[in-house]
Amino acid sequence: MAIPKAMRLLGGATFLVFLFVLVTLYRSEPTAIKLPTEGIKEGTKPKTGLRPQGWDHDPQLDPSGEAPEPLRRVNGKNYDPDNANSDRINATLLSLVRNEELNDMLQSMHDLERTWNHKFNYPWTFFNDVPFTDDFKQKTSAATKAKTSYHTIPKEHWEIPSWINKDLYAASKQRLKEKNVQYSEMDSYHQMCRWNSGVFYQHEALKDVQYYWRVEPKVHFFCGVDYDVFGWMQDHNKTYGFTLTLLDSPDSVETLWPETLKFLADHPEYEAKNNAKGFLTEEKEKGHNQITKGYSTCHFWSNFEIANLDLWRSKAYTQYFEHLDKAGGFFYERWGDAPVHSVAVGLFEDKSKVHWFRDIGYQHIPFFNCPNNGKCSGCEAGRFTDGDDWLNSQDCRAVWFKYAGMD
Ligand SMILES: Nc1nc2c(ncn2[C@@H]2O[C@H](COP(=O)(O)OP(=O)(O)OP(=O)(O)O)[C@@H](O)[C@H]2O)c(=O)[nH]1
Ligand SMILES: [Mg+2]
Repeated sequence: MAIPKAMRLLGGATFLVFLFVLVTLYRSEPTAIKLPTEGIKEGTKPKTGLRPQGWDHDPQLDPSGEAPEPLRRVNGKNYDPDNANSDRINATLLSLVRNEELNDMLQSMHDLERTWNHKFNYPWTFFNDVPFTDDFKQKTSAATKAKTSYHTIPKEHWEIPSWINKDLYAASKQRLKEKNVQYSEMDSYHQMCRWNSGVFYQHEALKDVQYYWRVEPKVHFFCGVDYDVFGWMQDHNKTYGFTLTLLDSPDSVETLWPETLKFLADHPEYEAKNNAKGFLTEEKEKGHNQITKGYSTCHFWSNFEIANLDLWRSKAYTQYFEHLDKAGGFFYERWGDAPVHSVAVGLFEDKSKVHWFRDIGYQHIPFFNCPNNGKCSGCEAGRFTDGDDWLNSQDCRAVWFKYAGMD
């Protein structure tokens, strides 16, 4: 049957339209992906292209506020320094510091007192491997309305353990020096890392304390914080709080991960169900995991650390630290308290109990945690470092957020 002419024309026209649409689609440019710019103030953009993979901008450029409710506030005299029934919980600010670092310590105290502690008046607890001078005690106690206490670390907590082989240690220091592992030649640095990892909480002065906030000399705090940070940890069932995560020198922790795996093989029961193993094993920088045999070197930067001491007093951590201590890596390598605490938290702790304090503006040279909120001054929102550009590549926050989120 012949097709009528009108139908043939309509068919032809439809075919032409179809062809036109096809060619147009094929030739069109791909739509450019729009980066979120809302909330990014001009002049606050990071001055570098070396951002962590998967980020188009630093999350600290986004406006943010306080940690979620409930928040405990100052109300009348409830946090007064001499209130015997205050709302303070069982917690302390904690510093290991040398007498020579007095001025740097005062700088850290002034910042933390100004931004937070003059409202809440938590006590300061100072530790030193030699007795504190009267000058140190007088000036630091004058820098706060809160109580201060000063403690000398017992020799047996600080000294290099008897099982460390002196010759092997000397040879290791030489080997690490050749690999440019910072501070590896200083005995005191190795001792400090070991003490901060697994000894500090054994001191009499901390026997009955529940939470601590570690404060180093020469750090800065930039943002007003108007809630009881320790109370918040307790109310929200958090055991570990941090501001920054970084990569470490893989040569400083060559056998930390293999030793950890040995320990885990003997104690599989200590691995938390909801752990953050991915944070510890995802290769962030090429070559790192090869040197460390599996550890990403990502760690919480523990010069800022707010934690529940039960974490370290737990059976899991006590045995883990003993295992590491006997293995000798605090001396034969330069295991830091930061990777040691981080590996333990990442494996033994439920990751929902770990909190990023995005609202606590902080700097320890050369890195910053600097939020975009109206309570901060003196730091540029979203700036990660004021040092050389390559330092941006040491940022490991994206890996933590990927595995555990931003809470
Ligand atoms: N009392 C005492 N404190 C120490 C000793 N070594 C380090 N510390 C303290 O331990 C903390 C960490 O030491 P730092 O030298 O700052 O180590 P770091 O942060 O890795 O190194 P920097 O990047 O140079 O700050 C600081 O609070 C120091 O004051 C020591 O031998 N005795
Ligand atoms: Mg330091």
